[in-house]
Amino acid sequence: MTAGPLLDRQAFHERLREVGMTRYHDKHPFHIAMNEGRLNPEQVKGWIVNRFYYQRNIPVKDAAIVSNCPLREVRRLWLHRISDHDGLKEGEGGIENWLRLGEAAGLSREDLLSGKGLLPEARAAVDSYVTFARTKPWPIAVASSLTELFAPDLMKNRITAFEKHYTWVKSWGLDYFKSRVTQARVDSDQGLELTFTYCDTREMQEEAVKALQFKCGLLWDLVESVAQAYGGAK
Ligand code: AHQ
Repeated sequence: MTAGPLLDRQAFHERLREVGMTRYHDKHPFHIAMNEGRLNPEQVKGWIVNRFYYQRNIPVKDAAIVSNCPLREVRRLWLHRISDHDGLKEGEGGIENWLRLGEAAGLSREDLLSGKGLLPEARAAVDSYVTFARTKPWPIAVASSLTELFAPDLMKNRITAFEKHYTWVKSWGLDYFKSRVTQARVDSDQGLELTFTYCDTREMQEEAVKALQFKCGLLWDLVESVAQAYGGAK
């Protein structure tokens, strides 16, 4: 049974946005509690430790997409995501900034790098994302990154919440979130264009929508595992 005619750009975009509007983790009670200032330090630190495993695997996920992509013009576009997180030298990049967020919250770099406190469900959620990127056609893995369409607003709310409610976290630790407000917009614009261009059959478009549902699910599972372990999502 065919999936039907190709969706035009606007209809496809609407289908993708619909997924995030209903399933993105900004609606998870833990993130709502975070943004309303209702989390205690243990809950915030538990979230920082478990989210670090996601951050350190983003470049691995993006390298998988690059390794699966036969088009140099696309690889050129995607490569910056690896250095955005790994940095171009020691002391730079998003993973470094997340380690600094941990230090700003009183966690040591060793705490985060050792994986101590990483919840099995959080690890499984992140590992499922890397496996997805390694095994799915590269345009479908690109489409799964489009959760970032919804990240800028979440970052802005999070920065406001930390500055207002979590002043025990030193302000320089928020650099990572501040960098993502614009970077998420740049990344999602780029990811959207690639998705429009290379998901060029209705079947691929439907797979892209499913990829975004899958990614929303793993982000939800990640934060849910922290809420289950530390509470806070009441
Ligand atoms: O810090 C985040 C990040 O670097 C990325 C990369 C991107 C991807 O390739 O899937 N997704 C993503 C996200 C980051 N932060 C999350 C947050 O809530 O802080 C949001 C997440 C995303 O929306 O996918």
